[in-house]
Amino acid sequence: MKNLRLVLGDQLSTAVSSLSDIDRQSDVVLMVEVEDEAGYVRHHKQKLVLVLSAMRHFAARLQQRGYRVDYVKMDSDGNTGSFSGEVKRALDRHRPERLVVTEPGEWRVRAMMERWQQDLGVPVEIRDDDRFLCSLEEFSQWAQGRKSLRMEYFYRNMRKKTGWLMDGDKPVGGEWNYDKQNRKPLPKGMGYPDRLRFDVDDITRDVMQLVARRHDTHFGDLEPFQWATTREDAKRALEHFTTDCLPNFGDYQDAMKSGEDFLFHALLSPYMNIGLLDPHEVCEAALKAHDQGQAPLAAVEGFVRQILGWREYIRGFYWLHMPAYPDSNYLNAKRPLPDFFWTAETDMNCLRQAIETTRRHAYAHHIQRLMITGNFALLASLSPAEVEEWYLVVYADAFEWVELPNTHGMALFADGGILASKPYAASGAYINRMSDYCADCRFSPSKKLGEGACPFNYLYWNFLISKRDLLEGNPRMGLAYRNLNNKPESELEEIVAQSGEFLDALENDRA
Ligand code: FAD
Ligand code: DLZ
Ligand code: SF4
Repeated sequence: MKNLRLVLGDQLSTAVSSLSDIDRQSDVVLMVEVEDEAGYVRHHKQKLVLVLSAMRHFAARLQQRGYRVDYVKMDSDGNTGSFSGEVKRALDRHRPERLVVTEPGEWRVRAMMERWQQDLGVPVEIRDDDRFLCSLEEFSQWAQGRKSLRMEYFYRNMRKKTGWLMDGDKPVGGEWNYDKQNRKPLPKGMGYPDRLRFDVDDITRDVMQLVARRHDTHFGDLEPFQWATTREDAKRALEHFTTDCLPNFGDYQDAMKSGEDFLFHALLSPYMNIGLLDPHEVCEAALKAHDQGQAPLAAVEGFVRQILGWREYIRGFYWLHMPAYPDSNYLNAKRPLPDFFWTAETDMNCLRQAIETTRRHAYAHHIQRLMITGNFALLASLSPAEVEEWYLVVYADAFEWVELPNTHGMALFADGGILASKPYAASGAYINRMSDYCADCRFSPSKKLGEGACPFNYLYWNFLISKRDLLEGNPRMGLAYRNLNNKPESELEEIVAQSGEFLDALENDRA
C-alpha cells in the first residue's frame, strides 16, 4: 500500500488536503474514534455525538465513492484510545510507504504528529489546512512588524483579497463595517423563525447509545439531539439560515431573549469547524442573498465579517501565539470556577438562561458567551484556565484554535490586550438594554448597591477599582475611570465591601 491518509474528526471534507491526490485503489483512509479525544476535556454529550456521528457518516460517504476506508470504532477490540496508538496499529496492518495528514486544529495534536515520523519509523507528511481563507503563512506576514493586531485591519485586507463586497478598491456602500446599525434590541411582537432540526438516524442513534454508556457523567443533555451530521443536512441548514434568518441577522446580532435560544444566528459554526461546510461557500451563500436583494447590506457585511474577519483572524492569531498564549494571566485572576457554571443553579437570571441554553443545545450565541458568562468570569476574576476549559467542554463548536483566543483574549483580557483593545466589561444596564432577562430576575439592574442590587453593577465598579493599576492607563478605559473617579469615597467603600461578600460566597459554590 502506498499512502495511509489519516482524517481527523474535524476534517470531514472530501476536499481536505490529506485526500487531495488520493489513489482510491492503492491508498487507505484511516479514521479512528479514540477515548483520549473524548476525554481530554469532558466534552458536552451532544458535541461527542456530533463529532462521532459525523465521522461515521463521512466514512460511509467515502466508501460509497469508492475510497478504501479503515474505520476504528471507539469500542472495537484492541482500540488503544489514542491517535498515536491507533496510527501505530494501522501502520502494522497496512505497511504504507508514507503517512499523509492535514495539520490539526490544536497545538497538542500537532506536537503529537510531529513526533510520529521518528517514533513510528514512517515518513509523515503534514499538509496545510487549506479549508481556511487565509493561510498561516499569509497571516504571519500580515502580522509581522505590526504593533497591534486589530481584526478590523486584517478584515479589510481579506475583503480586498477576496473582492467580496468591494466596488473596485472601495467597500460596497462606502463603509467597511456597518456595526452601528447592528445593535438593536428586539422590538415587542417580533416573530422568530422556526429553526431546522434534524432527525436522528440509525448511525446517530448508535452513537448516542455509545455516549450514554461511556460518557454519561459528561456535562449537557444528550437529548433531544438535533444537529446535522452529514454534509447534505449541513447544506440545508445553510440554506435555511440565508433564507429565514440572514435578513435580520445584523439588526439583532447583539440581542438576547428568554426562551429564544437561537434568534437569527447562523448555528453553522459546528459544521464549519468539523468540515461539513466550507467557510468559502457559507460566505458566498450570504453574498448571493445580497445580490438577489434578499438580505440588506448591513446584515450580509456583518455576517461575512464574522467569518472572513473574525474566524480567520482568530485562527491565525492562535497559531501565531501558541504554545505560550494560555500562560499569561494579565489581570491576575485566580478565583475558582463556581459550580453554577455546571448546574445553572444561580439567582442571576441572565447567567441561568445562558447556562441552561448551553446545557440543552451545546450552544449559546456570541453575546451570551461574551457578555453574560464571559463578562461575569471577567468581573469575578475567575481563573482563565478553568474558564477556558469550561468553554472547550460545553460548546459543540469548541476546538482550541477558536475557543482559546476568544476566551483568553476577547472575554477575559488575560493576554493584556494582544487581541482586544480593552476588556469587554459591562454592568447590568447593558444586559438590561440588550435582553429581557432582568424582568424575571430577583435582582434589579437599576439598583447599584444594597439588598437586591444587580451583582453585575457593583462587580463592574469593583473590577475597575481592583484592576486600576493595570487598566487605568488604557486610553479606551478613560471614560470608565473618569466615571469611577467621580464617585464619592463612601460609595467606593460600599462597592468593595458588597463585592467582597459576593465573591467570598462565590468561592463556597463548589461541588
Ligand atoms: P453567528 O453569530 O451566526 O456568526 C456566524 C459565524 O461567524 C459563526 O458560525 C462563526 O463561524 C463565525 N464567528 C463569529 N464570531 C466569531 C469569533 N469571535 N470567532 C470565530 N468565529 C466567529 N466560536 C467557535 O466556533 N468555537 C468556539 O469554541 C468559540 N468559543 C467562544 C468563546 C467565547 C468566550 C466567545 C466570546 C466566543 C466564542 N466563539 C467560538 C465565537 C462565537 O461565539 C461563535 O462562533 C458563534 O456563537 C457560533 O454560533 P453561530 O454559528 O450561530 O454564529
Ligand atoms: C472532538 C473529537 C472527539 C470527541 N473525538 C474524536 C475522535 O474520536 N477521533 C478523531 O479523529 N477526532 C475526534 N475529535 C476531534 C479532535 O479532537 C480534533 O481533530 C483535534 O482536537 C484536532 O483539532
Ligand atoms: Fe443579570 Fe443583573 Fe439582569 Fe439579574 S438584574 S438578569 S443578574 S443583569
